Amino acid sequence: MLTLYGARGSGAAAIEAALLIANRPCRVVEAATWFPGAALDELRSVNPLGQIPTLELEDGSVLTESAAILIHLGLAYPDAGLLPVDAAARAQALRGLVYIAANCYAAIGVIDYPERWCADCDEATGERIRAGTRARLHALWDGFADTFPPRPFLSGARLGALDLLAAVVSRWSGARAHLAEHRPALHECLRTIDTDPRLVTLFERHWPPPQ
Ligand SMILES: N[C@@H](CCC(=O)N[C@@H](CS)C(=O)NCC(=O)O)C(=O)O
Repeated sequence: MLTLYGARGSGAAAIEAALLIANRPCRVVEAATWFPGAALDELRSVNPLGQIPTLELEDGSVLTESAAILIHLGLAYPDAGLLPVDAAARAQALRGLVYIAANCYAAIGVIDYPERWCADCDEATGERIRAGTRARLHALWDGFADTFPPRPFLSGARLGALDLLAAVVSRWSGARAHLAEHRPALHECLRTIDTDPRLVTLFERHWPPPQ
């Protein structure tokens, strides 16, 4: 069986969603660097960075990096439609996945841990790094919206891996509120993905709606 290391509200939600669409059960291990303990030790034994999502495949090999995991699942389970069949559309979906991982997700890592990116980082410097990175993140989402228009999904006719990663990574650092104001078409598409009948329960577990 597949083993997914993840935590509530983390990028592991995108992988859980892909596995749900592909109808592949998995064992979920709740682990994250912000939850010290035995599960984190287990996670670090397979991914020394301790980052999630981390997916252990049936043969014991380990996959990290959300875009790589989603591409793998798209190739391993083609019937799930996670990647477009048409080569040109698939190329753009791969571009979009790497765009989000390399630009938007990476910015989140700076916002969460500015001290990792700055020598002798004091509180005020950390806050300045956070503010600048957040503005950059929002501009990166604008660029994403301008490059990858929904048709009606980001993956094309069918909801796919690109939709899942966009729906999850846009949850952080005010990106949704920014997009609602500045790129409403993408925001609307993300709401459609959130409320897909196959996924709504999973997403609400990760991001409970306000009561
Ligand atoms: N490049 C990785 C980034 C993964 C990542 O940063 N995950 C976050 C949680 S959403 C994490 O585990 N952060 C903990 C840490 O870096 O200490 C990917 O695309 O999957």
